[in-house]
Amino acid sequence: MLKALLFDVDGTLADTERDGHRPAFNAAFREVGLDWDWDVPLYGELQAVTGGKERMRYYIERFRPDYEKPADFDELVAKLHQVKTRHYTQLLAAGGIPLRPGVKRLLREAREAGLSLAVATTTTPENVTALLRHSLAEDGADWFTVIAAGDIVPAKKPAPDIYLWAMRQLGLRPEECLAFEDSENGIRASQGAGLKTVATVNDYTRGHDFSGALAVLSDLGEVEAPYRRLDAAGLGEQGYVDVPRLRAWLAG
Ligand code: XBP
Ligand code: MG
Repeated sequence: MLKALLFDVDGTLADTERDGHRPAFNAAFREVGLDWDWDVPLYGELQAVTGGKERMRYYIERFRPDYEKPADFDELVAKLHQVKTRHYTQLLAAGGIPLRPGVKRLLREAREAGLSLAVATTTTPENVTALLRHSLAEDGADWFTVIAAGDIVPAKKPAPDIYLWAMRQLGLRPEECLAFEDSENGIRASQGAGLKTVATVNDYTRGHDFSGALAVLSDLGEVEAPYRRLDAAGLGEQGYVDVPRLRAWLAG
């Protein structure tokens, strides 16, 4: 029986990667006097690694072998991440980034149907609450029973740990939940935790491997603007994701 929906954040609830995290990283680099600049295609490659601190380290290893790390490099990374989080939350507060199609409607309908909602993300807790407040509703964070975010588990996605942690907090088993993801690292994490998963794609993740997903969709869809289904099992099907449809997919 379906009791809870667990949502990834970046790329799933909103297109925050290209228009939120990326410019916030660049603003942080400028603020501390670094000449690093992540353009849209490069940021796509950097998403191979989840977590902002981990992503900055990966950038240095992979793309800036010339960069000489200072003795306090670990502190610099921690500081850059704090500055980046400040820029990111300011960006959300200053007009926000809209939720993806169907997200707000499904969250509302799920609550009305008595389902619990949870977040399972690698981003920082402040970033999640800022998005929910500015893009969902003033009390958006309160819609969620559990917000599992950031460094709460040491092993980030594709490790399943964040989903396992969220389910422990909910007191539920994987069979009672469904996950929503937009990326290969994300679905590896959710499926690794035993969760059936609905994938919605975006420009960064369209080509990812979503094998085993319950359905792969352009987005969650609205009555007036239906999703397009992209996986072989339902290719071309149109509709919108609501609770009865989720129950039917889960029952197989
Ligand atoms: C997205 C991520 C994060 C963000 C940056 O996670 O991989 O690293 O890009 O966040 P998800 P921080 O899709 O699981 O929400 O800089 O706060 O780490
Ligand atoms: Mg994501």
